[in-house]
Amino acid sequence: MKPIALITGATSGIGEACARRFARGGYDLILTARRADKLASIQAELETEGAKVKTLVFDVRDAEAAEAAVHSLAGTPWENVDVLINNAGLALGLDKEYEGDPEDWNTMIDTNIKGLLTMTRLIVPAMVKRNEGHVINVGSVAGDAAYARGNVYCATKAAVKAITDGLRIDVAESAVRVTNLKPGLVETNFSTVRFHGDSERAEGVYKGIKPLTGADIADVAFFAASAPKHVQIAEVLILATHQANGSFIHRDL
Ligand code: NDP
Ligand code: 8X3
Repeated sequence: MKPIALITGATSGIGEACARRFARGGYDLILTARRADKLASIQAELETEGAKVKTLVFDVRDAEAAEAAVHSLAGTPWENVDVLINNAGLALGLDKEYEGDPEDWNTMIDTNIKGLLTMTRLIVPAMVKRNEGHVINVGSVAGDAAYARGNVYCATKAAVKAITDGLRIDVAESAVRVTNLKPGLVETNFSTVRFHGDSERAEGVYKGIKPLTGADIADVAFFAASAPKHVQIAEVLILATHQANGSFIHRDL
């Protein structure tokens, strides 16, 4: 029986790259997101390459739907999740805090914080009971310090750091490992989503610098999951060369 990784937000960017990396590394996969068609095409591709793939379509903001999806695994070969990658998330807007859209704030808070907590609450008890497992949360350099107009998004990723650190304490008497991955600029759909579909503005975010790819982050996630069982990669900050932190990026324009 292969180990099982459950990846949220597996239809795009970092989550999709993690699906490919973990499949290549010998995992079976539970892939989750809202877009059923995209999940199905990734499933078909990875199954052709030899991985077993189960898809679960739900919105992480909908705690009841998440619970029903996870409970549907009980008593099946998918029951025991070895690695949970809490990746689903987004930024919406890049506005001054006093001019931001409260709807955007709620979506970010509900997805990046509450959705991650929902999945943690559903999956981790069985890990603790089995005395094995690994939770990899996708935080961000944005959680280290606020950057201009990042306010609420940065706050959600600061929360991911605190939630990850808290979980690491709470599972310390078990063999469950907990990792916070903190990427910098990664070229995915992230900026297109942030700018509500304005792809031209999104492209500007990556001008004059070679950004990271989802695959770069997936490699680090896989490294953390593959470390010997006595090694806990607690936190990793992964920046593009020429990016120094959330605010300072040298661009060759
Ligand atoms: P993408 O927009 O490419 O992917 C986001 C993924 O999250 C999609 O698969 C989307 O799937 C899923 N998702 C979004 N909202 C929900 C929801 N409510 N319920 C379920 N799934 C959801 O962005 P990235 O790959 O870049 O982002 C992944 C994570 O990485 C996020 O947490 C982001 O904050 C973080 N991050 C990104 C960085 C970057 O520069 N790109 C840097 C640092 C961190 P679907 O729409 O099908 O539901
Ligand atoms: C995504 C990276 O710097 O655009 O979390 O916020 S950043």
